[in-house]
Formats: sequence, structure tokens, C-alpha cells
Amino acid sequence: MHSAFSLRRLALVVMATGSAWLVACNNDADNKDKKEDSLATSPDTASHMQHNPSGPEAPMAMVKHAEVTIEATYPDTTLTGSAKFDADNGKVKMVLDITVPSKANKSVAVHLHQHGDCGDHGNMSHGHWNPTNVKHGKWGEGEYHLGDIGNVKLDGKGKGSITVETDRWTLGGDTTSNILGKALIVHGGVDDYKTQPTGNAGGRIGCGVIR
Ligand SMILES: [Cu+2]
Ligand SMILES: [Zn+2]
Repeated sequence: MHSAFSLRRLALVVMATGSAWLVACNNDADNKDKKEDSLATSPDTASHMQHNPSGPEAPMAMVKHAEVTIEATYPDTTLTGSAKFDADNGKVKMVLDITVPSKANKSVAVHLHQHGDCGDHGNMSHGHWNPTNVKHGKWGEGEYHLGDIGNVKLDGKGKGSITVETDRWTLGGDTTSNILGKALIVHGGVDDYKTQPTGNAGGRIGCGVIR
């Protein structure tokens, strides 16, 4: 028998290409408590960004009441919180309640950040709200950002609250005092009230926008 075709099939060696497999490994979540608040802007940058008349920093109508609902910025962190703001007699009173079970018996830093955007794990909120262009510090002592609410002590169940009453905030009105549209950020660490311009408070574990 003559085979019309004497084809020898060459085994095709499929070359293992060096294609890199992207390992879906999110270290952010693991490191978020230790990570520096690296996207915080300097006081100079903050001031510059607030002089955009067409942006969200333009004057708003005054209101008597505002609220914020705070949500976790990472799916593996349980965090709930809210704050109510009431304007009366030229002052704004804030009552903030947060619960972070993983931070029971610790303190966490809370600030107002300049942009009302909780995207990218809170990093889109940029740096501390600092309309007076001063240094970061402790609320009520020397120089401090108008967003420097400070540390909130949490109890054995991770619950904590803080009240701030001040004539330096307004609900609407002048951009140098209006807190509407600012982001309220809860950090994973403690504010040392010294490190510029962030207080070295760690990653951003909770965020909400004041409305
Ligand atoms: Cu902050
Ligand atoms: Zn600050």
C-alpha cells in the first residue's frame, strides 16, 4: 500500500509564553492602618484649590441642619457612623457617633477633608480642609486646620462619640467656614496633632460627605 500522503505531523510545541499572571492581591486592605495619609495636600495646595469660583467651593445657601452618613472605605472593615450638624446663634454644633468594632478600646482620628468625594478608599477627598492656610494641629490649641476634629476614643465595643460646637463653621455661606460638601474621614490610626500636614493618622477607613 502506497500511502498518498506521508505526512508526518510535527508536534507543535506550544511555547509557554512568559505572560505574567496578575495576582489579584490587594495589599491596600492589609496595610491601610499603617499607610501614611500620603495624598494629603499641603496647606498651600489646599488654599490654591479653594480659589476656583466655578467649583464646589462656591458659596452655598445657608441651612440650619446637615448630616453625614459614614461608611467603610474597605469591604473588610466593619464601620458605621453618622453625624448631625445644627446651626444656631452663630455656631454649629456637631454630634458624631461612630462604631468600629476592630478598633475597640483604641482611638481613631476624624477630620474634615476638602473634597466631598469618598472615591478610591477616601483618597479622593484629598487633604484636610484648611481654608485659613495654617498648620495641622489640635482643635482649639494654637494653629489647627478647620477640619482637625481630632481623636475619638472608642469603648470596648468600638463605639465612640464626639461633640464639637464652634463659631468657626457654618452650614452654607462663606467658603472659609462652610462645611457643606466636605468629606468626613475616619482614619485607622491616631492623630499625633504634630506631623504635617496629616497628623500621621494612618489610612482612611471611613468616609461620608456632609449634606
Ligand atoms: Cu484626615
Ligand atoms: Zn489637619
